[in-house]
Amino acid sequence: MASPIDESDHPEYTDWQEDSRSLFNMRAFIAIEFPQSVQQQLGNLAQKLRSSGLRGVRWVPPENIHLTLKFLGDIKTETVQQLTHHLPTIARVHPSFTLNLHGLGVFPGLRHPRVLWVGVQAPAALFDLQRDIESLAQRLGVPPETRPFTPHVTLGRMQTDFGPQDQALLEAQLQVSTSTFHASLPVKQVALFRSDLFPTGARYTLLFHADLSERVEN
Ligand code: 3AM
Repeated sequence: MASPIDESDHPEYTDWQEDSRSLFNMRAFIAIEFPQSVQQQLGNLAQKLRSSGLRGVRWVPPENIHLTLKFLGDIKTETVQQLTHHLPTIARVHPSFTLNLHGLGVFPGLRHPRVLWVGVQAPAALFDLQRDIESLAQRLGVPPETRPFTPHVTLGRMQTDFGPQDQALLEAQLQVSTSTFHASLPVKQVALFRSDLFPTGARYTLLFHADLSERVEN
């Protein structure tokens, strides 16, 4: 009598499974997730800038606001599995810390602004964590980041219709909001997010959290 099919006895079947699995890529990034209250504070700040008459900016929806530690790009499912294993190992040797959000600015500069951000006053612990995440990503085959890590929180991205009038308004608003906006949050975890791009904008899905050490450093 023929025995029932056991997948593990059929190398061809398992090889096919491996191959088809590695075809499934996803766009992903590692970030610090923000509590809703802080997302709301940042959303209110964006709303204030908006109501000053600033146009030509695609605002990040409050629920998407975060601090990116490493953009991974398109990665294979097997890389996600490796991250599930290695990211917690790295996270747990790094202390928890507090992030202070203060000041507004633009990348690459005021003459040709492309990204509007809120600044991050970060302790050394954030830079140490980011450096270890960057080297883990490289070990897993993710291309290295060529620009130095500049912690920031993206509020909006300038669109093609961002004009000289918006430019003047932006400069005035940067001065006002820079001196008035403050927020802070405790950071106890890092998170892996999946990012799906749609014509209406990006949708981020939390894949998992990795806990930092309970030791607090500031
Ligand atoms: O919210 P921020 O700007 O910190 O800008 C994208 C966002 O970071 C960044 O990854 C985060 C989640 O999408 N990102 C998107 N495409 C990128 C790319 N090609 C990128 N960062 C570097 N290279």
